[in-house]
Amino acid sequence: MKTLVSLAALAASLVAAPALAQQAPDAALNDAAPNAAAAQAWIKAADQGYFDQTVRTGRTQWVYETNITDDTEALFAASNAEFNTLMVKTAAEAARMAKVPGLTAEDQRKLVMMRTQITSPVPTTPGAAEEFGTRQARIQGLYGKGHGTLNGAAINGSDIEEAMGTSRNPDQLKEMWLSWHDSVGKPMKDDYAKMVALSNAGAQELGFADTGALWRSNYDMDPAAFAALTEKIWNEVRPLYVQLHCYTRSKLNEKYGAGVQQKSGPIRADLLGNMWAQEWGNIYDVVAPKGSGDLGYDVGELLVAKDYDAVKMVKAGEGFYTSLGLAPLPETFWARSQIVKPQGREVICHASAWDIDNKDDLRIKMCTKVNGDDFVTIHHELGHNYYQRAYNAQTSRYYMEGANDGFHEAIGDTMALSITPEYLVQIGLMGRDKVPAADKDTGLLLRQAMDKVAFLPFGLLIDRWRWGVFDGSIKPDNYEAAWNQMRLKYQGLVPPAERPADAFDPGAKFHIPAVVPYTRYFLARVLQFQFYEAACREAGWKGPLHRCSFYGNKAVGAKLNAMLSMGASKPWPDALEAFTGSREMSGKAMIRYFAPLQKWLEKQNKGQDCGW
Ligand code: X8Z
Ligand code: ZN
Repeated sequence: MKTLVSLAALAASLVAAPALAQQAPDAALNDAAPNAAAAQAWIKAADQGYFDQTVRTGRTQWVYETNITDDTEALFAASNAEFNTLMVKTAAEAARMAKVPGLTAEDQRKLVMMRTQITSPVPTTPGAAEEFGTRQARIQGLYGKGHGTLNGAAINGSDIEEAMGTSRNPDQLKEMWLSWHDSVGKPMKDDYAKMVALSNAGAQELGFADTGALWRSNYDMDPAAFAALTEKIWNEVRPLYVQLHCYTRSKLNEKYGAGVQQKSGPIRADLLGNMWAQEWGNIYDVVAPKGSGDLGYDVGELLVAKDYDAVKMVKAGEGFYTSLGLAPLPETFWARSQIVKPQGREVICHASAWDIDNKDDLRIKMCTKVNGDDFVTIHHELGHNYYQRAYNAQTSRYYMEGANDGFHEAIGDTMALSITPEYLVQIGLMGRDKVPAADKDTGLLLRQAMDKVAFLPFGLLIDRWRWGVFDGSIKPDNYEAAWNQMRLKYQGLVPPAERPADAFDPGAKFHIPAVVPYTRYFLARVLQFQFYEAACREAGWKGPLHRCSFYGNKAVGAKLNAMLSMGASKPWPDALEAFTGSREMSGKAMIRYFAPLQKWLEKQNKGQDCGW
């Protein structure tokens, strides 16, 4: 029982006086080996401590991200230190508890999660957690307040993101790309390198080789097998990517000429309609098939034509979920969310979804623009919120997570795949006369592939780079060069100009300063096609898969809710099986979806020297 009291006391001390958190690990736990009952009591208290800490840190982080000032930055830094300190202390104790005989499989599962659900393992040396927190708050602030230039004038993050999607002027694109990477990424490098060292020291204290090894340990399987699984999936989908790359390159060459885009070799990274070239759908107009490429509609234009504003877009997103039989969002969602960029203060615009009280204080934080990208992002974020609410009855905070983090990222995207022309008619965004005929199927698939397929190597390489940074094979001097090598190797891209060795282009992508692992998005990209295919099967869809919308289908909703409400209480293959019948994460469903397009691309690319 001592153990129970001491952890609660520890958690309390973390709030009142963070300095106490640096004292040696709880001595009370070290005197004698606890018995099963004591260990179970400890697990329960640790779980409650974690629950409470997520609420406290969540509130502080919300205030910081929706109002970046020197003060909120300092509060966030302290809260970050508190959170990471609690995580590592709990993990260290969980390792001891795991040796106690007589624990149930359930107890052991929680103990494993306590040891592996950690993103930033700070070391217990005095001041280390605070140093990490301060550095992270600083670089996250740099990202949030970041600017580039367009025609020499300053332009903020969300505006530059949009302008990268619409400009077709290669000089402007280059200016925006270079200015963003130089002004946002570069100043972060030293802080980032220090954070890596701190984080690795923390991971090693917990018995992991480095932070990357810790990240890979959170998938209900051997970490090496997990790395191999990502490689297997990549090999399944890579041929499709290479065909898309090849076709896109030739279209860019046609449009801009060899002075801007060569006929062979890598693609210039700023020409693809997105600051990071992670999704290319914005340049569909450049790659549309001759003759049949005009789809006759554009979601962004439809939203504008129908006078949608940001809130109405979110209501439409909610409408998709309620059509499946899920409950509407709570009133507080509408009162507390940040749906548009506020005036007169700095915020972090990168979209996110929150569940502040681990129950139903759901919120999104976006700087929504009325365009197709943000319509999809809204569905994505609400997927997180609906997942969060579905698992809120789980008895452990450790189970209030996705089956794995890829599941969490995939739910909303699965819904967004249902934004078909027929669906747009159903919700009154488009007239029935505008539904593209069957001869537009290639165009529809290509539009989708530009976002979905193009993303795959990007989704993989961010953590391939970080895994290398954490395991020491990529040293600070080599951060930039290794980044560009991976961009070339996986995506077949080059920056629009030679990059100086002291640049830090990874920092110009949100998830690097925010320390959000990225393999989740790679997994989600294939998982969403597994979920979508299963949902369409459940809905009894006959016809080309990409035309299927399961909007309004209560049976799909019930099945979805069954998977979502499991949270992380069972290993992810169980959750996957509950919804799809398969226990394997795989790229095959995605390949089936795009099969007609792949064939078409191969035909278009005939005679070309594909690859780079
Ligand atoms: O970061 C996100 C979401 C928030 S979880 C908006 N995504 C990745 C990104 O933007 O880089 C969604 C797609 C990939
Ligand atoms: Zn997400």
